[in-house]
Amino acid sequence: MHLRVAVFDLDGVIVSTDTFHFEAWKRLFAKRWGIVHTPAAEELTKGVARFECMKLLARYYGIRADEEELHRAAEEKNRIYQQLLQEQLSPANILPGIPQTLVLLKERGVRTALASSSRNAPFIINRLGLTFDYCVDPAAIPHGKPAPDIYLAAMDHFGVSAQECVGVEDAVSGVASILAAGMPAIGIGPAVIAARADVVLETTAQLPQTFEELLDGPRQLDWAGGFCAALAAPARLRAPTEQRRLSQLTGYFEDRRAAENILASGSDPLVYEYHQLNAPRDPGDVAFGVTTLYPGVVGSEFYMTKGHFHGVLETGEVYYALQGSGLLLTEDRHRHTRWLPLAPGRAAYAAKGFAHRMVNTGDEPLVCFFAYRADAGHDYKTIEQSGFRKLVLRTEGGGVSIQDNPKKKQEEEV
Ligand code: PAN
Ligand code: ZN
Repeated sequence: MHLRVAVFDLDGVIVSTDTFHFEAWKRLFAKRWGIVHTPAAEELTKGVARFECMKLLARYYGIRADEEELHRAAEEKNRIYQQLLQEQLSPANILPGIPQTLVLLKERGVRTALASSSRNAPFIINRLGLTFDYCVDPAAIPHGKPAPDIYLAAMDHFGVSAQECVGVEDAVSGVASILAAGMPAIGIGPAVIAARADVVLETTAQLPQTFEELLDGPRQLDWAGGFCAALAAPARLRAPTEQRRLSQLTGYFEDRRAAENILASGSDPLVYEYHQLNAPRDPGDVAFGVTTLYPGVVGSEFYMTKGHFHGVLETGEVYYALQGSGLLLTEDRHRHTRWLPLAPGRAAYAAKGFAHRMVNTGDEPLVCFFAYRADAGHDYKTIEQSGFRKLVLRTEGGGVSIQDNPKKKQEEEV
């Protein structure tokens, strides 16, 4: 991706105003109702709009008050909050990694924008001594998060496409807003795990490295300490994948002429791609990644991967299907051949000593996670020369037929 604009949420991403909100509620409840506001009650208010918080807390503490009184109380809370910001907000409240991130983006020519729904945002930024190239005015935004409006406004301001931006949020509705705008999303904290952000970080302290990787490609993964990497398809923030086009695979298909005809017509379709994390070549490590095999046929043979034996022959591999349907064709050096169905929720195990190849028999991409011993290595030659014992073909009626490979048969009879 070519990153040109980074758009940030404010609260929970740039700055933590948690302590100010807590203190403001505490003072409000003490003054109005003589109640001691607790951290447990405060937990209930995370990510909830002000008046909703008011109603929720009133119920929690068993306060009997009509709507009007609650509105007045909510306004008073906001006044206390603003006053606390005035008196106490300082650069010490900036979250870790943020100053470094902003310096890095400036150095690298990436523009920055703030997409906060809070009307206090300009004051806060000013007080913290931070500058952004653009601050979206929430008053001018018709629909709040999770609608995409605020992120689209930032994008329009710079005249860039969604793919040239990235958004950063710490709440589910914020991540939804970024994704609805078509931008890749970086989510911060455990709350966003389920929100399908492209990258999820534990803390903002990881932002400088994440942006460096977006700009320069991934760093060495922490194989000794553990790491979390984005593999999902399509993962728009991941490292480049290995791609296999038809022109690299003509010799693998039974009907070579059909393959050449497709290429002669001027197209060279992408048959499959895989993204693999290169683990250190140590038997104790596990190499893993995701393969996406597209739907299609060459002649009547379904799209498939090259297939291979492992260099260390006696090593198995597990495939777990995430999307689509097809099979894992396996065979050993003796006479054992098996095909294992692949469909979401099924794991196929290619046993040690067995060559393996994915075949897509469906009409959508077949996406599989795979994992194997990191030092196994690959022997492609055997399959390249004589193929698998079985061919997986589409019948005239659109069904699937598994037949003997005539080439291999002759060879084995010799
Ligand atoms: C997989 C395969 C991947 C691509 O990672 O390498 O699906 O298939 P080919 O390697 O046959 O082109 C695997 O089985 N690794 O060992
Ligand atoms: Zn393998």
